[in-house]
Amino acid sequence: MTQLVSPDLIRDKFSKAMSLMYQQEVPQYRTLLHIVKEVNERYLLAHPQTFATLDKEQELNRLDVERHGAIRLGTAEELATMRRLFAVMGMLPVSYYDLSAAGVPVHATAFRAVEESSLQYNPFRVFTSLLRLDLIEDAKLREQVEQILARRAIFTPRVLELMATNDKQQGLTADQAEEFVAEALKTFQWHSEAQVDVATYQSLLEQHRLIADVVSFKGPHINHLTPRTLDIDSVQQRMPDYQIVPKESIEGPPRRRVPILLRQTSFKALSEKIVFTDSIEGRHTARFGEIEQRGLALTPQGRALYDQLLQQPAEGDSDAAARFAAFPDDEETLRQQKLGYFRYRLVAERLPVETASREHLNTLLQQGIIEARPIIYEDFLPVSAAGIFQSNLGSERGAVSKGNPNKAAFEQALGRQVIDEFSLYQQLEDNSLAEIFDGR
Ligand code: OOG
Ligand code: NI
Repeated sequence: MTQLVSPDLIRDKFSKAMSLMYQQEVPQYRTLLHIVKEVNERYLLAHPQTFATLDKEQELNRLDVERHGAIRLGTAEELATMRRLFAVMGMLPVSYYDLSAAGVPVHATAFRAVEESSLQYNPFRVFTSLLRLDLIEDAKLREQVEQILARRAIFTPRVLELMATNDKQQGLTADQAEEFVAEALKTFQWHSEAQVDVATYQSLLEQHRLIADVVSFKGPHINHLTPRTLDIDSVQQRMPDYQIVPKESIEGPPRRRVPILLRQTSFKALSEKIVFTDSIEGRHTARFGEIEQRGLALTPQGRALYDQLLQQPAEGDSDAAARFAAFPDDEETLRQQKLGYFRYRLVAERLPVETASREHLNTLLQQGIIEARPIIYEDFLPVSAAGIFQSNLGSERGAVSKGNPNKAAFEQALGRQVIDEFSLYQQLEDNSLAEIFDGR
């Protein structure tokens, strides 16, 4: 019998290989990793209670390996095959993100692990966008784009074979996994040779910088990798010391005592030399680095409050803090008002017989018999994502129309429905309670 390895292992190897590749291709990313490591170490010294004692080792390991990346695809077929490629590594499409409302002609999902143990092992995620050709107004250019994209093959023949093997065997052997990682990585590599001539590139650029980025190259180069920090303000502040120019402001909620959702910032994309098919040299800016700080995953009520506060007009950072004053900022209130998801755990030896059921949860928490810890947000925020896109694409909008979300079209291209993020968090919370009260 063939011995198969776990998809978690393949994802772990892949994310590490990707990080090494990106460190070589974009040296500023290596510097960023260094700053993040230092800031995280300092933070943990000052806040030793950050992780529950029981999980400490796992959490520290997770923090070390944790990152996300992003790619932009051109066709439905590319997206459907990408779904199969990520499935080999246990990464499934979670959530639908519409960025067209912000003038970015893409919609997206995030491929990620969904099981608790898999997330703990390595939560590597890839924000994956699909270009929305329907939002290109110039019909002639749209047709040209379709033709150019139809000609390219972004996956190596060998990785396609290995994907078929994976489907047939329901997994890969260690040797196959190793080859898969090396072959899959090729799809995400940078190509300095464009697949269009300079005139075509210019006309794509005039439509939208993003369209030029997706269409002009042989593959969907990884455009950033993002380590997770425990103190994003510190990292933002330090970047200039290392000659890295950060984006002006941090996306997402303001600094708080209890971090919620996701805060992100990036450094500006590099200007890189490329060669067009007519041998003319040019420059392209696409690849950048980003950092993120993750906090409590919000329930639908919590998220609605976040979205509402985010929409209130504000200028500057102090206003942002004032705007979010209406959002409770201590764990117990957030929990009691059901604004966020929590993981419960029995810390005493056993439950007292007389209060061994769910209706005594609050008492058990007060008595310190059970503890509640925030469940960390694993997903993305469309408004923040649009901010990240824009800071790297330049603020010019180009000639694309504002679109509406079209989840059905996205899922059609993907070949399946996206998973609802809220139900995943709910399940984590429910499982933790079942383990305590139902012995499961
Ligand atoms: C993706 C931008 C979105 C994030 O962290 O929100 C993103 C892109 O620029 O392709 O990665
Ligand atoms: Ni990102």
